[in-house]
Amino acid sequence: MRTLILMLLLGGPLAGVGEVFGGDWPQFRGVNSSGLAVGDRPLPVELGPAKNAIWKTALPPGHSSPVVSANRIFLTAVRDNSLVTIALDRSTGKIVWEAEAPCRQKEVIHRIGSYAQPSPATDGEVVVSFFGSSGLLCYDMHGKQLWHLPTGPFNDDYGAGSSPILVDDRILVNQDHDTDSFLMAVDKRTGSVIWKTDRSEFPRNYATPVIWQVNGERQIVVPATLRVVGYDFETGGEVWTVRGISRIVIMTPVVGQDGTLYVAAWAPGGDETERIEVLPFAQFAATYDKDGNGTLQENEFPDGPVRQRFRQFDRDKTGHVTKEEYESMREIFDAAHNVIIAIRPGGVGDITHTHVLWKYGRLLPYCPSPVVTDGLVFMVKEGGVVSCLDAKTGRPTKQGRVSGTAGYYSSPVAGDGKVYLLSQRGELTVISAEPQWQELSSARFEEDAYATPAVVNGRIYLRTAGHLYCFGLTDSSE
Ligand SMILES: [Ca+2]
Ligand SMILES: [Ca+2]
Repeated sequence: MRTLILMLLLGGPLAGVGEVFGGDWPQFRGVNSSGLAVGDRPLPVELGPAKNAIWKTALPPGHSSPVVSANRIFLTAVRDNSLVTIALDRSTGKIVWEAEAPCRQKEVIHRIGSYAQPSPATDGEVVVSFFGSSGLLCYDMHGKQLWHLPTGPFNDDYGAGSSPILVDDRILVNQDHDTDSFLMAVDKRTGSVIWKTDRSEFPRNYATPVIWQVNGERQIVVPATLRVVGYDFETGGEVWTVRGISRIVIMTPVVGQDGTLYVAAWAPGGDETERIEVLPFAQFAATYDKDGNGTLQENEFPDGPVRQRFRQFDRDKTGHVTKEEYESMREIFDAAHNVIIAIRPGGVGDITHTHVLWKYGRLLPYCPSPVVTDGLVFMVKEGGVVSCLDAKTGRPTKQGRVSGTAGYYSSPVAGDGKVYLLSQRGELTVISAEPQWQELSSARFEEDAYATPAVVNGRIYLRTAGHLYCFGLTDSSE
């Protein structure tokens, strides 16, 4: 506490106060998207609406995950019709400020989606929010808007999902949509674009980039349609690629403690047992181009998985699928493989090559990213099917169901020997982080849940459809 008072007296930056609060959870899934608890304080085995809740605050809806710095928690939401960034007091849960993002036109979202999907990022000096309907916004810790970089709405049916990350003095934003995909680095002080890399090769994807340190050099890793790419941190140039993943990637990669990179990728049609076959254009058009105009309109497609994805095939949304659009999507379906891959750097002094340590292709999730802890990779998919793989070999140690059997969007988080799993229907299951994991507890929130909890210094900040909860063992109060 003396440190805190001294810092305040000296007018020091709030970032310095972080130590008093026991660390930060700076972005989606915490430090470099790891999903690992910050600090080594014990975490509760049981938590639920009435168990180990320290405070609870009603919030407007939004799917973004809470991030934490010093005495503040930040998240985004849709209040009435407005896109807002909200700051809460970490000790009490009280809303401290709320800032509205300008919006001229709302993006298109999935029926269970939200206009507030990407999570904010903070470094204790600024907080940045990203909305597909507004762009990138930067605030100081008191909610004063410092700048706004307008982007979007994007050409996508599901809106923006990938979260911005803050590294040093730059913000990294990856947005893959049906056209005009890009990765960019933005100066956090001015909002100016430092570099912007064209990614129009990649249609819609939603993973958040991670930073991979290879031989002391930072690379930005983005997994997307058919391949993972490592980009140079300074220039945005492509350094390496690993091919052989899914058609769409939603899950965010994880860098393990030993520097191994884990990339999990799943999309419909990419399982070996359930492939979506797309006929060659000439063969297809001979039967289905009924008006003979050389392109395919939606009503010319027969019912089935391709017609359901008409708007993905019609990448530029002209209402017509050209031969070029059709064939490029056919190649993507043909080459797609749902898989989790463990990737190692190529060797000493070599930053441009990588090698695949192992691959595993069964029971993969769609949205929740893996978490790697205690030498194990944990994944949860719809139905509450949990897979635990040996992180060194990719061999399953135990696969089975937990009590929470709904769908899963929230990513698992781990700490204090436990893994926390939160289903779409607000079922929380806690399992032990061991090869033969066991279910330790389960609870129901009676509210839907999409956000990934933040776990900092013995506290778990968990967002449901209508609330933000703070959990913790009361005998370890801050
Ligand atoms: Ca036609
Ligand atoms: Ca078209």
